[in-house]
Amino acid sequence: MPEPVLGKPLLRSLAGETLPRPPIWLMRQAGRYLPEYRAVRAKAGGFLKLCYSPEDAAEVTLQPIRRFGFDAAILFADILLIPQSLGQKLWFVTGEGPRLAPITDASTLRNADEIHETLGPIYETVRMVRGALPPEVALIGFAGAPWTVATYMIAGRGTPDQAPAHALMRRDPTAFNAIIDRVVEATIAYLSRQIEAGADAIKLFDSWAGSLTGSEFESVCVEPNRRIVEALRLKYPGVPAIGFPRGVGEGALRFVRRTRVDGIAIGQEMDLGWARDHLQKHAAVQGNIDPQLMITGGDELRRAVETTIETLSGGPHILNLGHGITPDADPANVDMLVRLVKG
Ligand code: 1CP
Repeated sequence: MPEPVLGKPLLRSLAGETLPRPPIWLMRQAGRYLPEYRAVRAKAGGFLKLCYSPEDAAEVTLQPIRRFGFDAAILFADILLIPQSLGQKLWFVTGEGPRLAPITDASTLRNADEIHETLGPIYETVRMVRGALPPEVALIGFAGAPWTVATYMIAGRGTPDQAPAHALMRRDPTAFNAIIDRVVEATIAYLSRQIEAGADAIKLFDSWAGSLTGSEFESVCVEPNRRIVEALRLKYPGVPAIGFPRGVGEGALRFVRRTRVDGIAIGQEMDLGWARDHLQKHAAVQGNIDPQLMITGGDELRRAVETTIETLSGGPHILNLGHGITPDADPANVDMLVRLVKG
């Protein structure tokens, strides 16, 4: 008789188990590549309205679960809702992306305990999704990591290198650190409420970590991630955390050892053999199919999935992309990916 399967596959992987096949979900799995997402977004009247409408946000969170049968859902929201809840002006320019009224002074922001007024609908989305998900599907809550969020707060938008945030860090470290500290506190408060509303695991997106070097990587990426993971573990032992210090290369080892995340997401540029040899004994490794393959599919996708699974099959592995799925991805290729993994 086979062993009865207990627990959600994603959580088992994050607890360090090596499973017969990796659980699968995709970064940005709800999004513009899905016609059913575009329909709800149009009806909601814009991206931010969608984020703050619990019914619509729950619906788009569930769409990829219904269509593809992923092992995890990720809350539909955005990392920039934290600056907005701290009082910073946020809007989205169609076809371009987010814009914020840039800040350099944390004293212009609200306190961390004042964010819930704005973020209440997000917690309601978590409750609704939790109630609607099949029992074996995990729900991931998330936030941006402080450095990544701060880069948008200071620059007011995504730039090729987030230079304005680097400039403030050097010119006025006290002002810069005050922003980081406020985001750390707000993120702990935000993720605590997500967990209380039903998130099974949390993920911190540090998409701009790769632009930090040396002691800045330590103080601005590793340390703030560590503070958040530690605070949440004390309050909610057993709720795992996934880190994503994107583009940090071998800095990922220092990141997992210091932050003690349960899972480490790796980008497509990371060598799988290195991840297996160095990261997998400390954390479940999540990744790292090239999102480009969701556009092109075919034999190249098949081979990438085989190699990834083969290389990481000796330890805890969560199959995912190396970064977010893009709007021009073909849902048929996502379907093929899920079938290749789930058999
Ligand atoms: O037009 C649309 O419909 C909006 C596109 C979109 C979507 C679907 C944005 C704008 N955000 C999101 C949702 C989102 N963002 C999720 C939802 C859950 C899921 O994965 O399905 C998540 C986890 C994020 C996280 C996020 N937002 C990150 C970190 C991850 C990453 O991609 O590196 C970042 C950097 C953002 C900021 C942001 N929000 C949206 C855009 C286009 C951007 C990037 C802006 C830039 O750098 O210029």
